[in-house]
Amino acid sequence: MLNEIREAVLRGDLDAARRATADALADGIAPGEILNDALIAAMDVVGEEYESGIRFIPEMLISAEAMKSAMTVLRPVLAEAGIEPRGRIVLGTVEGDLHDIGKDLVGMMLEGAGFEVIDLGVEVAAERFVDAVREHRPNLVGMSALLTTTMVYMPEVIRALEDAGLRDSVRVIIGGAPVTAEYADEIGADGYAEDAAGAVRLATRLIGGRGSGKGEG
Ligand code: B12
Repeated sequence: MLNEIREAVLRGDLDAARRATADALADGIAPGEILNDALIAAMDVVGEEYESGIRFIPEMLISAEAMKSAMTVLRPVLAEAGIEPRGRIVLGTVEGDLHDIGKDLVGMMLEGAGFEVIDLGVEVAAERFVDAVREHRPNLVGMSALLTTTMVYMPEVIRALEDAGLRDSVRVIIGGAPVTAEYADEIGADGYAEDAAGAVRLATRLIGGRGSGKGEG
């Protein structure tokens, strides 16, 4: 059944991906297993095939759409656990970067863990992060980047927060395939996580016991 989902994502078959995911859930397969062993596993294959020239951008895109289609079924189940917001996060993929599957997953898992998520979408410029922090007073800012050429934008966002006098009011967390813990240290972010489950642990640790849904500043 997981194989069916993987195949549907690889083929870029939106309906089949959604249907197979619903069937797997109905069969009692854990949502985390569907996510990791079928959906993310399929996207890894997509990435490898793109790298080796077997797959091209339109096919990568249609597989991404199939994954998103499957995620519409998975999202409510992953978010089911959420009750009181225990913290608020402003989340976005940085300027120049269109990849949003990982960011969406992080957002979904955080929602599931009880965080309020303000998702700014993709290609988010530093000023938009700053405006959102002013407006929503989050505990955390989360940035995602999937390209080595866009991850270098992350320190610009941190600088913009500093310039606006907002840096001390939020914890900044970063992620995305090319990003590392060392890079987080280097640019003065407060944390890095390699996947969505890690993002939840990190966010929870960083807000400590004070998560009220209200920002600090
Ligand atoms: C799907 C995809 C696309 C789709 C994106 C669709 C979409 N709506 O997202 C499309 C077709 C648009 C695309 C375009 C391009 N792509 Co692309 N793409 C991918 C692919 C295959 C999968 C990415 C993905 O969704 N992975 C699954 C998710 C779940 O994983 P994730 O994003 O890493 O997220 C997890 C963690 O990183 C972490 N995380 C992510 N964000 C955050 C944030 C925080 C705060 C935290 C704590 C954690 C966290 O948690 C997530 C969940 O576990 C990857 C290959 C790969 N396997 O990574 C290439 C890849 C990222 N793309 C690549 C490239 C080169 C491109 C293009 C430049 C191609 C081109 N020549 O046009 C363009 C760039 C467009 C742009 N300006 O952004 C390269 C990047 C190389 C590099 N090192 O820079 C990759 C690695 C492919 C490759 N092997 O060459 N791409």
